[in-house]
Amino acid sequence: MNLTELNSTATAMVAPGKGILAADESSGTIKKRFDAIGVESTEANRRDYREMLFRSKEAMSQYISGVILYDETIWQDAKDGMPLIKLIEESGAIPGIKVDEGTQALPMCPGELVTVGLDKLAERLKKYYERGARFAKWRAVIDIGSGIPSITAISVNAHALARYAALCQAAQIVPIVEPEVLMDGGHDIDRCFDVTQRVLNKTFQELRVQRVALEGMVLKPNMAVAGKKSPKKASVEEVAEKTVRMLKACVPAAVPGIAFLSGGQSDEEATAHLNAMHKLGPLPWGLTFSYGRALQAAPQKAWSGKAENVAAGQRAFSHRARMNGLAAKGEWASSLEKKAA
Ligand code: 5MM
Repeated sequence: MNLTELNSTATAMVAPGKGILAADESSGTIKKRFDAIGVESTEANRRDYREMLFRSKEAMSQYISGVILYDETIWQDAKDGMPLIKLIEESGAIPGIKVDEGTQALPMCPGELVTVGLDKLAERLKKYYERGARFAKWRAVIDIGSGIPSITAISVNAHALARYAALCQAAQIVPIVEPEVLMDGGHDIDRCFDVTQRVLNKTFQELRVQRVALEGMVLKPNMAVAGKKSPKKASVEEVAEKTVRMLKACVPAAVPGIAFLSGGQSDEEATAHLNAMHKLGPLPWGLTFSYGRALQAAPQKAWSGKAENVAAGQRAFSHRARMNGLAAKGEWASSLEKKAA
Protein backbone atom coordinates (compact mmCIF):
# COMPACT_ATOMS: atom_id res chain seq x y z
CA MET A 1 0.00 0.00 0.00
CA ASN A 2 1.28 3.46 -0.94
CA LEU A 3 -0.30 5.71 1.70
CA THR A 4 1.11 8.94 0.26
CA GLU A 5 -0.72 8.27 -3.00
CA LEU A 6 -3.96 7.24 -1.22
CA ASN A 7 -3.78 10.40 0.87
CA SER A 8 -3.26 12.64 -2.16
CA THR A 9 -6.27 11.06 -3.95
CA ALA A 10 -8.44 11.46 -0.82
CA THR A 11 -7.31 15.06 -0.45
CA ALA A 12 -8.11 15.80 -4.12
CA MET A 13 -11.61 14.32 -3.62
CA VAL A 14 -12.37 17.00 -1.03
CA ALA A 15 -10.44 19.89 -2.64
CA PRO A 16 -11.81 23.31 -1.60
CA GLY A 17 -14.90 24.26 -3.62
CA LYS A 18 -15.26 20.82 -5.20
CA GLY A 19 -17.33 17.75 -4.32
CA ILE A 20 -18.36 14.32 -5.56
CA LEU A 21 -21.15 13.41 -7.96
CA ALA A 22 -22.85 10.20 -6.77
CA ALA A 23 -24.02 8.73 -10.09
CA ASP A 24 -23.91 5.12 -8.84
CA GLU A 25 -27.64 4.36 -8.82
CA SER A 26 -28.11 0.62 -9.16
CA SER A 27 -30.51 -0.65 -11.85
CA GLY A 28 -33.51 -0.57 -9.49
CA THR A 29 -32.82 2.95 -8.25
CA ILE A 30 -32.18 4.51 -11.68
CA LYS A 31 -35.42 2.92 -12.89
CA LYS A 32 -37.28 4.70 -10.08
CA ARG A 33 -35.65 8.03 -11.05
CA PHE A 34 -36.45 7.50 -14.75
CA ASP A 35 -40.04 6.47 -13.96
CA ALA A 36 -40.48 9.83 -12.24
CA ILE A 37 -39.59 11.68 -15.47
CA GLY A 38 -41.36 9.26 -17.80
CA VAL A 39 -38.22 7.74 -19.33
CA GLU A 40 -37.76 4.03 -19.96
CA SER A 41 -34.72 2.61 -18.14
CA THR A 42 -32.89 1.05 -21.09
CA GLU A 43 -29.12 0.67 -21.31
CA ALA A 44 -29.00 3.33 -24.05
CA ASN A 45 -31.05 5.84 -22.03
CA ARG A 46 -28.90 5.30 -18.94
CA ARG A 47 -25.81 5.86 -21.11
CA ASP A 48 -27.23 9.01 -22.74
CA TYR A 49 -28.22 10.46 -19.40
CA ARG A 50 -24.86 9.85 -17.73
CA GLU A 51 -22.98 10.98 -20.84
CA MET A 52 -24.90 14.26 -20.62
CA LEU A 53 -23.68 14.75 -17.04
CA PHE A 54 -20.07 13.80 -17.71
CA ARG A 55 -19.91 16.12 -20.74
CA SER A 56 -21.08 19.10 -18.67
CA LYS A 57 -17.83 21.00 -19.01
CA GLU A 58 -18.36 23.77 -16.48
CA ALA A 59 -19.62 21.47 -13.72
CA MET A 60 -17.10 18.71 -14.25
CA SER A 61 -13.99 20.85 -14.59
CA GLN A 62 -14.73 23.41 -11.86
CA TYR A 63 -16.93 21.88 -9.17
CA ILE A 64 -16.78 18.08 -9.38
CA SER A 65 -13.72 16.35 -7.89
CA GLY A 66 -14.88 12.78 -8.51
CA VAL A 67 -17.73 10.65 -9.83
CA ILE A 68 -19.04 7.45 -8.26
CA LEU A 69 -20.03 5.00 -10.99
CA TYR A 70 -22.14 1.86 -11.05
CA ASP A 71 -20.60 -1.31 -12.53
CA GLU A 72 -22.55 -0.98 -15.80
CA THR A 73 -21.32 2.61 -16.35
CA ILE A 74 -17.62 1.95 -15.79
CA TRP A 75 -17.58 -0.46 -18.76
CA GLN A 76 -19.89 1.62 -20.99
CA ASP A 77 -18.91 3.75 -23.99
CA ALA A 78 -20.35 7.14 -24.97
CA LYS A 79 -22.33 7.37 -28.21
CA ASP A 80 -19.14 8.19 -30.18
CA GLY A 81 -17.31 5.16 -28.74
CA MET A 82 -15.29 7.00 -26.11
CA PRO A 83 -15.37 5.12 -22.76
CA LEU A 84 -17.45 7.10 -20.26
CA ILE A 85 -14.65 6.77 -17.70
CA LYS A 86 -12.33 8.61 -20.14
CA LEU A 87 -14.78 11.53 -20.32
CA ILE A 88 -14.51 11.83 -16.55
CA GLU A 89 -10.72 11.62 -16.55
CA GLU A 90 -10.44 14.21 -19.34
CA SER A 91 -12.57 16.66 -17.38
CA GLY A 92 -10.03 16.44 -14.55
CA ALA A 93 -12.34 14.54 -12.15
CA ILE A 94 -11.42 11.22 -10.51
CA PRO A 95 -13.46 8.11 -11.39
CA GLY A 96 -14.75 5.96 -8.54
CA ILE A 97 -16.86 2.83 -8.30
CA LYS A 98 -19.64 1.54 -6.04
CA VAL A 99 -18.59 -1.95 -4.94
CA ASP A 100 -21.23 -3.00 -2.45
CA GLU A 101 -23.87 -5.37 -3.78
CA GLY A 102 -26.84 -3.92 -1.94
CA THR A 103 -28.53 -4.96 1.27
CA GLN A 104 -30.09 -8.12 2.70
CA ALA A 105 -32.36 -8.67 5.69
CA LEU A 106 -30.28 -9.11 8.84
CA PRO A 107 -31.19 -12.43 10.48
CA MET A 108 -32.62 -12.18 14.02
CA CYS A 109 -33.04 -8.41 13.63
CA PRO A 110 -36.50 -7.70 12.20
CA GLY A 111 -36.62 -4.64 9.96
CA GLU A 112 -32.84 -4.20 9.80
CA LEU A 113 -30.40 -4.61 6.92
CA VAL A 114 -26.81 -5.59 6.31
CA THR A 115 -24.83 -4.56 3.25
CA VAL A 116 -23.24 -7.42 1.30
CA GLY A 117 -20.54 -7.78 -1.38
CA LEU A 118 -17.30 -8.84 0.33
CA ASP A 119 -17.03 -12.14 -1.56
CA LYS A 120 -14.46 -11.85 -4.39
CA LEU A 121 -14.12 -8.13 -3.63
CA ALA A 122 -10.30 -8.24 -3.88
CA GLU A 123 -10.54 -9.56 -7.47
CA ARG A 124 -13.18 -7.01 -8.44
CA LEU A 125 -11.11 -4.14 -7.02
CA LYS A 126 -8.11 -5.23 -9.10
CA LYS A 127 -10.20 -5.05 -12.29
CA TYR A 128 -11.68 -1.68 -11.36
CA TYR A 129 -8.20 -0.27 -10.65
CA GLU A 130 -6.98 -1.46 -14.06
CA ARG A 131 -9.99 0.24 -15.65
CA GLY A 132 -9.06 3.54 -13.92
CA ALA A 133 -11.06 3.71 -10.68
CA ARG A 134 -9.08 5.38 -7.91
CA PHE A 135 -11.71 5.33 -5.19
CA ALA A 136 -14.65 3.14 -4.22
CA LYS A 137 -17.84 3.38 -2.21
CA TRP A 138 -19.72 1.04 0.14
CA ARG A 139 -22.97 2.15 1.77
CA ALA A 140 -24.36 0.71 5.01
CA VAL A 141 -27.97 1.56 5.87
CA ILE A 142 -29.15 2.12 9.44
CA ASP A 143 -32.81 2.81 10.09
CA ILE A 144 -34.24 4.60 13.13
CA GLY A 145 -37.51 3.26 14.56
CA SER A 146 -39.06 1.82 17.64
CA GLY A 147 -36.36 -0.37 19.24
CA ILE A 148 -33.95 0.07 16.33
CA PRO A 149 -31.15 0.35 15.43
CA SER A 150 -29.92 -2.67 17.37
CA ILE A 151 -26.30 -2.93 18.44
CA THR A 152 -26.20 -6.00 16.18
CA ALA A 153 -27.05 -3.99 13.05
CA ILE A 154 -24.59 -1.24 13.94
CA SER A 155 -21.80 -3.76 14.63
CA VAL A 156 -22.15 -6.00 11.58
CA ASN A 157 -22.43 -3.04 9.23
CA ALA A 158 -19.39 -1.33 10.80
CA HIS A 159 -17.45 -4.59 10.52
CA ALA A 160 -18.31 -4.95 6.82
CA LEU A 161 -17.42 -1.30 6.13
CA ALA A 162 -14.00 -1.82 7.70
CA ARG A 163 -13.42 -5.12 5.83
CA TYR A 164 -14.25 -3.33 2.58
CA ALA A 165 -12.04 -0.33 3.44
CA ALA A 166 -9.01 -2.50 4.24
CA LEU A 167 -9.43 -4.44 0.97
CA CYS A 168 -9.64 -1.16 -0.97
CA GLN A 169 -6.45 0.24 0.53
CA ALA A 170 -4.62 -3.03 -0.17
CA ALA A 171 -5.71 -2.57 -3.82
CA GLN A 172 -4.50 1.08 -3.83
CA ILE A 173 -8.06 2.42 -3.96
CA VAL A 174 -9.37 5.10 -1.57
CA PRO A 175 -12.47 3.80 0.28
CA ILE A 176 -15.44 6.09 0.77
CA VAL A 177 -16.93 4.78 4.00
CA GLU A 178 -20.67 5.51 3.98
CA PRO A 179 -22.67 4.60 7.07
CA GLU A 180 -26.04 6.19 6.27
CA VAL A 181 -28.53 6.76 9.07
CA LEU A 182 -31.78 7.19 7.15
CA MET A 183 -33.93 10.27 7.55
CA ASP A 184 -37.18 8.32 7.07
CA GLY A 185 -39.36 8.23 10.15
CA GLY A 186 -40.74 10.62 12.73
CA HIS A 187 -37.70 11.02 15.03
CA ASP A 188 -36.34 14.45 15.95
CA ILE A 189 -32.86 15.81 15.26
CA ASP A 190 -31.54 14.82 18.69
CA ARG A 191 -32.36 11.15 18.12
CA CYS A 192 -30.59 11.32 14.74
CA PHE A 193 -27.63 13.00 16.47
CA ASP A 194 -27.41 10.22 19.11
CA VAL A 195 -27.82 7.32 16.68
CA THR A 196 -25.33 8.78 14.19
CA GLN A 197 -22.76 9.26 16.96
CA ARG A 198 -23.12 5.61 17.98
CA VAL A 199 -22.80 4.49 14.37
CA LEU A 200 -19.73 6.67 13.68
CA ASN A 201 -18.00 5.62 16.91
CA LYS A 202 -18.50 1.94 16.13
CA THR A 203 -17.38 2.45 12.52
CA PHE A 204 -14.13 4.14 13.55
CA GLN A 205 -13.53 1.48 16.21
CA GLU A 206 -13.78 -1.23 13.51
CA LEU A 207 -11.62 0.76 11.08
CA ARG A 208 -8.89 0.89 13.74
CA VAL A 209 -9.21 -2.81 14.63
CA GLN A 210 -8.84 -3.72 10.95
CA ARG A 211 -5.84 -1.37 10.50
CA VAL A 212 -7.40 0.95 7.95
CA ALA A 213 -5.20 4.03 7.44
CA LEU A 214 -7.46 6.97 8.26
CA GLU A 215 -5.28 9.27 6.12
CA GLY A 216 -6.29 7.29 3.03
CA MET A 217 -10.09 7.32 3.29
CA VAL A 218 -13.08 9.64 2.93
CA LEU A 219 -16.14 9.49 5.21
CA LYS A 220 -19.60 9.89 3.65
CA PRO A 221 -22.06 10.43 6.50
CA ASN A 222 -25.58 11.77 6.85
CA MET A 223 -26.08 15.15 8.49
CA ALA A 224 -27.88 15.41 11.85
CA VAL A 225 -31.42 16.18 10.69
CA ALA A 226 -34.97 15.49 11.88
CA GLY A 227 -36.79 12.55 10.26
CA LYS A 228 -38.98 13.38 7.26
CA LYS A 229 -42.15 12.69 9.24
CA SER A 230 -41.07 14.58 12.34
CA PRO A 231 -43.37 17.42 13.36
CA LYS A 232 -40.25 19.25 14.64
CA LYS A 233 -38.20 20.40 11.66
CA ALA A 234 -34.75 21.72 12.60
CA SER A 235 -33.48 25.08 11.33
CA VAL A 236 -30.49 25.33 8.98
CA GLU A 237 -28.38 26.71 11.83
CA GLU A 238 -29.34 23.87 14.19
CA VAL A 239 -28.54 21.21 11.56
CA ALA A 240 -25.16 22.83 10.90
CA GLU A 241 -24.27 23.26 14.57
CA LYS A 242 -25.30 19.73 15.61
CA THR A 243 -23.71 18.06 12.57
CA VAL A 244 -20.36 19.79 13.11
CA ARG A 245 -20.49 19.01 16.87
CA MET A 246 -21.26 15.36 16.14
CA LEU A 247 -18.48 15.01 13.55
CA LYS A 248 -15.88 16.77 15.71
CA ALA A 249 -16.67 14.30 18.51
CA CYS A 250 -16.42 11.20 16.31
CA VAL A 251 -14.15 11.77 13.30
CA PRO A 252 -10.37 11.92 13.88
CA ALA A 253 -8.53 14.82 12.26
CA ALA A 254 -6.35 12.27 10.42
CA VAL A 255 -9.28 11.70 8.03
CA PRO A 256 -8.62 14.05 5.05
CA GLY A 257 -12.24 14.65 4.22
CA ILE A 258 -15.93 14.24 4.84
CA ALA A 259 -18.38 14.32 1.91
CA PHE A 260 -22.06 14.27 2.84
CA LEU A 261 -24.88 12.32 1.25
CA SER A 262 -28.09 14.34 0.74
CA GLY A 263 -30.40 11.55 1.91
CA GLY A 264 -33.67 12.96 0.60
CA GLN A 265 -33.17 16.61 1.56
CA SER A 266 -34.34 19.12 -1.04
CA ASP A 267 -31.64 20.48 -3.38
CA GLU A 268 -31.54 23.84 -1.66
CA GLU A 269 -31.62 22.46 1.88
CA ALA A 270 -28.62 20.23 1.17
CA THR A 271 -26.74 23.26 -0.18
CA ALA A 272 -27.77 25.58 2.67
CA HIS A 273 -26.76 23.06 5.35
CA LEU A 274 -23.29 22.53 3.89
CA ASN A 275 -22.80 26.28 3.52
CA ALA A 276 -23.85 26.95 7.14
CA MET A 277 -21.35 24.35 8.43
CA HIS A 278 -18.51 26.24 6.76
CA LYS A 279 -19.51 29.37 8.66
CA LEU A 280 -18.60 27.44 11.83
CA GLY A 281 -14.99 26.83 10.76
CA PRO A 282 -12.10 26.30 10.96
CA LEU A 283 -12.78 22.58 10.59
CA PRO A 284 -10.20 19.80 11.02
CA TRP A 285 -11.05 18.01 7.75
CA GLY A 286 -12.19 18.97 4.25
CA LEU A 287 -15.99 19.17 4.27
CA THR A 288 -17.97 18.85 1.05
CA PHE A 289 -20.79 17.10 -0.80
CA SER A 290 -21.18 13.66 -2.37
CA TYR A 291 -24.76 14.13 -3.46
CA GLY A 292 -26.88 11.91 -5.67
CA ARG A 293 -30.42 13.23 -5.63
CA ALA A 294 -29.56 16.80 -4.59
CA LEU A 295 -27.30 17.18 -7.65
CA GLN A 296 -29.34 15.19 -10.16
CA ALA A 297 -33.02 15.90 -9.53
CA ALA A 298 -32.91 19.19 -11.49
CA PRO A 299 -30.95 17.91 -14.52
CA GLN A 300 -33.13 14.78 -14.69
CA LYS A 301 -36.25 16.92 -14.88
CA ALA A 302 -34.74 19.33 -17.42
CA TRP A 303 -33.54 16.47 -19.65
CA SER A 304 -36.62 14.21 -19.45
CA GLY A 305 -35.07 11.77 -21.91
CA LYS A 306 -35.09 14.15 -24.91
CA ALA A 307 -31.97 14.78 -27.00
CA GLU A 308 -33.08 18.37 -27.62
CA ASN A 309 -32.99 18.98 -23.83
CA VAL A 310 -29.34 17.98 -23.31
CA ALA A 311 -28.12 21.60 -23.10
CA ALA A 312 -30.88 22.44 -20.58
CA GLY A 313 -29.99 19.35 -18.51
CA GLN A 314 -26.33 20.38 -18.51
CA ARG A 315 -27.22 23.92 -17.44
CA ALA A 316 -29.31 22.57 -14.57
CA PHE A 317 -26.49 20.26 -13.48
CA SER A 318 -23.85 22.99 -13.72
CA HIS A 319 -26.01 25.31 -11.66
CA ARG A 320 -26.44 22.81 -8.79
CA ALA A 321 -22.76 21.86 -8.97
CA ARG A 322 -21.77 25.54 -8.76
CA MET A 323 -24.14 26.22 -5.86
CA ASN A 324 -22.72 23.26 -3.92
CA GLY A 325 -19.15 24.21 -4.87
CA LEU A 326 -19.77 27.64 -3.33
CA ALA A 327 -21.41 26.05 -0.26
CA ALA A 328 -18.31 23.90 0.17
CA LYS A 329 -16.43 27.16 0.80
CA GLY A 330 -19.19 28.89 2.80
CA GLU A 331 -19.72 31.32 -0.09
CA TRP A 332 -23.27 30.38 -1.10
CA ALA A 333 -26.31 32.64 -0.58
CA SER A 334 -29.95 31.88 -1.38
CA SER A 335 -30.04 35.06 -3.52
CA LEU A 336 -27.75 33.25 -6.00
CA GLU A 337 -30.49 30.66 -6.54
CA LYS A 338 -33.07 33.36 -7.20
CA LYS A 339 -30.79 35.21 -9.58
CA ALA A 340 -30.26 32.05 -11.63
CA ALA A 341 -34.00 31.33 -11.76
C1 5MM B 1 -26.89 7.55 -6.12
O1 5MM B 1 -27.47 6.63 -5.21
C2 5MM B 1 -26.55 5.75 -4.58
C3 5MM B 1 -26.84 4.34 -4.88
O2 5MM B 1 -28.00 3.88 -4.31
P1 5MM B 1 -28.50 2.36 -4.57
O3 5MM B 1 -27.35 1.44 -4.33
O4 5MM B 1 -29.56 2.23 -3.51
O5 5MM B 1 -29.03 2.29 -5.92
C4 5MM B 1 -26.47 6.07 -3.07
O6 5MM B 1 -25.66 5.19 -2.35
C5 5MM B 1 -25.88 7.44 -2.97
O7 5MM B 1 -24.54 7.43 -3.41
C6 5MM B 1 -25.91 8.02 -1.57
O8 5MM B 1 -27.02 7.62 -0.81
C7 5MM B 1 -25.96 9.53 -1.70
O9 5MM B 1 -27.06 9.87 -2.54
P2 5MM B 1 -28.13 10.91 -2.01
O10 5MM B 1 -29.22 10.86 -3.03
O11 5MM B 1 -28.54 10.44 -0.64
O12 5MM B 1 -27.38 12.21 -1.98
